[in-house]
Amino acid sequence: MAKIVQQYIDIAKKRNANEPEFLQTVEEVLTTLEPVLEAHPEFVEAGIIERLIEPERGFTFRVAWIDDNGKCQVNRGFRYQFNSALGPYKGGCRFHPSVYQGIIKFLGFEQIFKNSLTGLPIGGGKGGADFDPKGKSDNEVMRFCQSFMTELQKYIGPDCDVPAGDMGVGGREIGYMFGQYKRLTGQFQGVLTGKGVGWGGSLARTEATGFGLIYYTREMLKANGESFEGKKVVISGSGNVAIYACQKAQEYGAKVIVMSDSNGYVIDEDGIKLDVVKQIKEVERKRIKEYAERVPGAKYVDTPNPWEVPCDIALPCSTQNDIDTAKAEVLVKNGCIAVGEGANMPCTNEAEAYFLEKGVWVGPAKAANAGGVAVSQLEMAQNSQREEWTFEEVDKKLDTIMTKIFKACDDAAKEYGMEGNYLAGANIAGFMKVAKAMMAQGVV
Ligand code: NDP
Ligand code: 2IT
Repeated sequence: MAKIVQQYIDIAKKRNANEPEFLQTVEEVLTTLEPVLEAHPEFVEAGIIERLIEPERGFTFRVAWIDDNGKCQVNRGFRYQFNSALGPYKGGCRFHPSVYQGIIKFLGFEQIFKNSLTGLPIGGGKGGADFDPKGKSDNEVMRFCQSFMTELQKYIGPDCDVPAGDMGVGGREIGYMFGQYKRLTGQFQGVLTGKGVGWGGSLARTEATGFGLIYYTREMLKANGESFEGKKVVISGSGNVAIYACQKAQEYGAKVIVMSDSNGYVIDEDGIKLDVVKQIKEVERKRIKEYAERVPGAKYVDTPNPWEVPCDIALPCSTQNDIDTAKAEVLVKNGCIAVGEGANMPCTNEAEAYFLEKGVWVGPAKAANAGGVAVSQLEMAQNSQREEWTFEEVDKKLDTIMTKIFKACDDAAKEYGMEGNYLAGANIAGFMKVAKAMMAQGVV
């Protein structure tokens, strides 16, 4: 079976030669699926893997907009509709200068398995643009979002493809995109999630990815006789996922001592004051460095490597390949017992293997950060029913979903003789549901 998996990886390499991030996730997923393909030759026969690694379709488009100096700017926009076996394409949009098709495809591929793990009827997709919202005025962001949506609206719809936020895309951007969609189509529809509360958004969507990460990590710790109580936690990032992961970890009695951004990190041995972080990041859109200027005793370190600070639990919540083997070695040496992946693919494949070898429990991204998309689907359900659920209702459903996802990962790993390998468990459990649906729907 290793041979056939290698053949699939070679096909992916040939077709996507200049997309290392996409190839990284394909390699990671396929190698863990070896025993499943062994047990289910019908999947090999039906070409399930060849079909999974090829997106159903993808769009690339020009996004032209006028900046505040009256100058025309041009960016490149993307939407990859990866797999619709389980439902309409669902996944966020990322606005970041590093975006190119390899990033959108890695995210879209991961989204298939993540969405499957939620147990909800959603397929996998992802979009974005190489636009950098940093330093742009609200009006520039609005004009960009309007131009982006003018093209994107041709391909999306509430029963077809429902985008949402990701890095660089939060409530402000979703609002501008929703307004433009409505202007162009005349339809007030649940075509985007992460909308504002009061005009179709779900309560608890803002908190969902961060809270969900902590619910998943809580279950993983519990299964191994541990908890958040009294643990030192380091978080990378200080965006949407990082902030609400910090909040829930603190509620569970953990001491979060570090948060970061792409310039550096702050360390506060007394525990991060989250109201200060929220003011700097959510309200003022400034750098994390400001924290050290506002909180006595806190220190700013001018390198974006928070993993050099000793901790019990690491929560990477910034970007892909944040933790390589060298950083993993430092974390292990400093006594880290668990990693909860809030970001997508925050560890290199080698770092994942190293953690596994050293007995560090890893909550893999596609399972541990599935809370965001899960609550997005709950937003879709509320939109369809013309209803609004309370914060407590949504949060309770989120907790139940994350608890079930952990159990599915744990059970699948055990079934295939890989107890404690939650990454393999997540890939297998996510894959099985999609593969069965693809089999039932014929060769399409
Ligand atoms: P935000 O844009 O709100 O925050 C991103 C954070 O990551 C910022 O603090 C940013 O710092 C930091 N960051 C970005 N690039 C780098 C880098 N190269 N090195 C160090 N830090 C960096 O995004 P989100 O919080 O929404 O997303 C964070 C991660 O979580 C992403 O991987 C995303 O795909 C994933 N995710 C998000 C979900 C959601 O619902 N939002 C759902 C599931 C996963 P700076 O300001 O300097 O750029
Ligand atoms: O990576 C992700 O799961 C997200 N960015 C959230 C997707 C969504 O549709 O809410």
